[in-house]
Amino acid sequence: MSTSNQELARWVEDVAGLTQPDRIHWCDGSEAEDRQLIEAMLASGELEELNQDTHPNCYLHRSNPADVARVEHLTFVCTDEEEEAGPNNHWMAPDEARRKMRELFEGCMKGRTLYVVPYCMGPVDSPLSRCGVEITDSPYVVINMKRMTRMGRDALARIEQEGSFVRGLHSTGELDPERRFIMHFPQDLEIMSYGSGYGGNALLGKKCHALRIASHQARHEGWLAEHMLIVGIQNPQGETRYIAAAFPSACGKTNLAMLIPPEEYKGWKIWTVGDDIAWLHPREDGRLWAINPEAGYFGVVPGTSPKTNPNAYEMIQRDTLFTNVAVTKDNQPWWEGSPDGEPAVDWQGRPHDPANGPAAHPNSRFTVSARQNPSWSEVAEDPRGVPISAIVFGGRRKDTMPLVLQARDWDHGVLLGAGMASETTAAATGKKGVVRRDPMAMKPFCGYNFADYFGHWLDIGDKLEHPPEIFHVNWFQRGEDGGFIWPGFSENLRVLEWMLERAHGDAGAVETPAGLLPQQTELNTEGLDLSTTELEDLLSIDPAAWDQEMEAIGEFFAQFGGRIPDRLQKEFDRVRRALSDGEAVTASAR
Ligand code: OXD
Ligand code: MN
Repeated sequence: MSTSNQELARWVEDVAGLTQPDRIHWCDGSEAEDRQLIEAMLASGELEELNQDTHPNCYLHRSNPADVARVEHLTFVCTDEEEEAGPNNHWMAPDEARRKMRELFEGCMKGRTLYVVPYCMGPVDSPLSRCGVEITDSPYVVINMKRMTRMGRDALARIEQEGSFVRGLHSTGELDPERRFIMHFPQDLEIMSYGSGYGGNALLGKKCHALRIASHQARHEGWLAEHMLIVGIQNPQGETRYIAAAFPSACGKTNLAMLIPPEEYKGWKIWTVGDDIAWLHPREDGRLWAINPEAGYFGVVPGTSPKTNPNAYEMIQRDTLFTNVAVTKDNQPWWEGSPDGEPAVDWQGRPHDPANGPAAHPNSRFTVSARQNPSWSEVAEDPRGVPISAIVFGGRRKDTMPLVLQARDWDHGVLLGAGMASETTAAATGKKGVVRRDPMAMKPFCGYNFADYFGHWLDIGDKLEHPPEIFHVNWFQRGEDGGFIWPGFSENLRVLEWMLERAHGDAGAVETPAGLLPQQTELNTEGLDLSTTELEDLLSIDPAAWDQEMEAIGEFFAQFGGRIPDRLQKEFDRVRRALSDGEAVTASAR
């Protein structure tokens, strides 16, 4: 296979000249190709077969122990001016970055195969989709891209028709953290990644293309590329409404996207459109429409069980690639939170010893086609996408943020998103559990200056005659005993129901200076074991804590100098003033 697109043909030739592979393979995305790659990786030891009786077509990949997560400190946005990348990104001048990467890539594929991986982010027949080509020397990347994107012939045909594509060059290199860089050149629609085989650093269609590069494209083309799940909620009357929700990595997006309604919700059904990324477009009908650019899930494994996420648990019993989980004596995958079995061998291939820490890496992952999810929605293939009724922002916060808060309007919603913060997780290297500002859950992924990004969000609002309602949630508030107050998981549907009633019905809300809280009677808590004080804690605004919160948001905004849009600054000042004039408010106390 080769291509009629001259630009692509020339680029592959140039890269081959630089990296000097033994062979070049153009991926067609077929099952036969996938099988062949898996067989070769089993032979080389890059994959291990898991128990084929209990887990047919499931394989385990153990990554290098120094390569288990995204590396934000080695991820750069290379724009002409540092200001364009903003204080939210690490920046390098494009010439310097290219020089550095050329040195690293020189001869790096000697003795290896260069794979050309054409892919499409989004349904191949959707005008909202965008294509890319990843060149990689990792067969692990190829088999992951096959599950995560529309990869192969059809994507190449679209590229040949359309002419444009994002270029991504990747090599696992020596896996030396000292020789590892993930570089983005948004102006050239180009990515270069060296020295890591881990998901977010190496599957370039995902974070690098569908968020960092796409956010830049979206800014110029008038849409939004967001770190959001998309979920359809069907009520007993048979109406399905769609919500897009942004949470930082490893905060339960996958769980929310495929939840099973609680017992009290007979006749309700959840449909998964996406679990990680949404591309949102204002339409002529004045509404915001979304597609999921991905075709699979690269989900965090630990904690997945028939209790927490029955759909995910079921879908990973077959045809799944596991990365960095443990295995049982009889070679079944095992992780902390597994419903049964005992770990015999840990994620590094050592006999399991609790003294070495968790048996599965906390950021171990499953890669699986979205169609295996029992709640997979066919509209994920609809080229038009789905209309969004509500946008949800949320972080992992032990205090301050109530269970749910509604923005009074779009601008206030943008402030709630821009002010978001969350405790850090194992999805990125670095300290865990530290509260950091993570606007719209895009801190690691926004390909340009956050101040301009906030301005772009405000502009999008101006284009929407029927904008979605915006909410902020926190499933992670802790009680005096240190445990989570809200049960989470399935029960989160209760909060989603209130949101949809706010967007399309007449559910009541209590106005507070921080936003609107549900009236206690309007949030369905039937069957939940929550005391009155717990409910009050979940649904209250503590002025002292909020004062500190606003202080922290103000300091965060100050980093951007005068670039924060006036409109956002005014909204901030308005809320701050209202809070300092107000008193403690608990919705439930009314
Ligand atoms: C992911 C992440 O892999 O956010 O989705 O880290
Ligand atoms: Mn993510």
